Order: sequence, then C-alpha cells, then structure tokens
Amino acid sequence: MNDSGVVAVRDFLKDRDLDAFLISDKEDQFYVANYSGDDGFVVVSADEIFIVTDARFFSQIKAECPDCVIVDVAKSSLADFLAEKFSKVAIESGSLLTKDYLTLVDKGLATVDGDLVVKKARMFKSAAEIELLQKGASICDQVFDHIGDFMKVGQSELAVADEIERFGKSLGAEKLSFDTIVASGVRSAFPHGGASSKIIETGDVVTLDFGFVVDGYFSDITRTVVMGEASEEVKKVYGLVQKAEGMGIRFAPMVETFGDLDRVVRGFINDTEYGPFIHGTGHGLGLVCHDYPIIRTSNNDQLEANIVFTVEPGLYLENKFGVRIEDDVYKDEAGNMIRLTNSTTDLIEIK
Ligand SMILES: [Mn+2]
Repeated sequence: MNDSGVVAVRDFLKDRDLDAFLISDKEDQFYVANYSGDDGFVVVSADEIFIVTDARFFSQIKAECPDCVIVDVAKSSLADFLAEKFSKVAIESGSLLTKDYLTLVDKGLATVDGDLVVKKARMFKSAAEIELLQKGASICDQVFDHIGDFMKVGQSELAVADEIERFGKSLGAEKLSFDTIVASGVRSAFPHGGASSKIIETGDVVTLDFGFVVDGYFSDITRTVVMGEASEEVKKVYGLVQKAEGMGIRFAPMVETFGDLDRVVRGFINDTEYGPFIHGTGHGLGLVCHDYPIIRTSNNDQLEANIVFTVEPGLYLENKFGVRIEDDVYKDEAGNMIRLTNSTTDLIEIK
C-alpha cells in the first residue's frame, strides 16, 4: 500500500467530480492497493478500496490488503458492480480492455480517462523504493564486472546471456528485467538484438544490455565492449556515445523537463557525422522496466527530484557495429545527480 497512490487517485476524483477510479494496470493496482493478483480490478472511491475478482485471489487479498473490500465477480460483473454504486468513473485507457470498457458504456456509466494519474505518482520514489532500485543496480554492476572476466572469443551470445542470468540470481535477483541482450559483431547494430547462437569472434563489438528485479523493482544497464583491439572507428563512435551519455547525466539537473534532456542528448548526437539518434534518451524505472516517463522530445514532465530514470544514448552503424551506454540515475533534493549504476563507461577491450 502506497499512500501517494491513493492520495493521487482521490485528488483526481475530487478535482473531476468523479465517484470512483477503476484501476486496470497491474502495477498501478499493486502500488495503490498492494494487490499483486494477476487477475481482477481495483476500484477506489472516496472512502473505500474494492477489489473485483474471483475466488482464486480471496485469501491473497486478505493477506496483502486486508482493508480492501472483496467483490466476487462470480456474483456481480465489474460493470454491474460499478453501475450499481457509481455513475462517473475514471478509467485507465492504456490498460482497460476495449471489451471491458464497452460493458461500462453499455451500463450507462460516464467515463473520464485517468491513464497517467497513478503512473505519475509512481514516478516519485520513496527512500525505501530507491533502496530496492539501488540493490538491483548494484547487482548489474557486479554482473558487468564478472562478465568481463567470463567472456571469451568462441562463446555464443546465449552462453554469455546465461551466465549474466545465473550470476545475477546468485547475487539475490529474483528475475531478469527483460530478455538479456548480447549482440555481437554486426548484430550490435541492432538496437535490441536479443542473444542468439552467434559465436563471438575476435574484433567483435558486443552490446550487453541487461537488468534484474529485486522485490518488484527493476534495474537496467547497457555497456558495449570490444573483443580484442578496438578499431579507430569503434573508438571514435564509442567516444561520442560516452560523451552523449555523460552530458545527459550532467545536464539533467540544469534542464526543466524530460523533453529538454532528450533535446540535449539528441542534439549532440544528431550533430555528429553518425547521427541521427533513433530512439528515446531513456525511460523511468520502477515496478516495470520501461516505466513512465519515456524520455523523448515530446515529454513535458518536469525533471524533478527522486524520479529514477535511465540515460541510454546509442549509435548504430548498419552492417558494421553499434554502441550504447546506459545508466540508472536520479536527481536528489539538493539537485545532485545520483548514479545507481556505477560501472565504468570507459571502453573495455577484452583480451
Ligand atoms: Mn533501458
């Protein structure tokens, strides 16, 4: 149960003169009601929190959120329950299925979109949440340190990915943040080249992008290494990406919005001979890996304290190689940038 989620939802109800907030996003449900069941809906009114689900989850609800009121979906459908008690309801357009939405419309319920209400509350991390994010990020650093010793020419990308997973779990991670990316040689120019059976060869540039979940909170790191000696071109491109990433972290306390931060990093890369920069500068980190906010030019959210996010510029030269560097960071109350991941960003040549 996170008070800031409940407060944000109830403020929205009050501001918009609504009766209830229907939460369909799983992480939002966990954040607001501490409900971790993988089926059902959370409904927040001015003074109660209901969970509409089936009997598989009743004992779990009693353990996780004993103050919530259980609504048995076998006796009353979501739409029947809402229509009986409420007339104007906030919904989450990003996660409510169209078929469920249509049942609400059928019952004559008025709906207002509140898709980002809980996600914007979730952006701001408490000290306890930052501690969990830090644990995952520290595992990333230890795994990167280990994998540099482990990697050898002749291994497959999958073997390296397996070792990343095994070592991270041995350090206390509960699961991977996403399928590990180990992309070598020309495959490193695929921004999201999942590990394959390709054998890593001498001279290959290798992008390693991985992360671990600790108590539900995600981490995410990318480093690019070279097997053997880096060519002059690789060194040049690497240096530009390293500079762009460092700028992103250094400028974060000086800009107003996440869109501004994207413009700084994007502008720098686009002005090099290897531009344009083809993806977002980064993303929020929290109960999911690509959490709100996505850092792109169109984002106007203020870059405030205690929002944990990634900075991850990259350059991709088709049929040659790619370089990406990514760290997890946040701005503290004093305006200093705090790095959660601390592995060196200097180019590592594995010999
Ligand atoms: Mn990322």
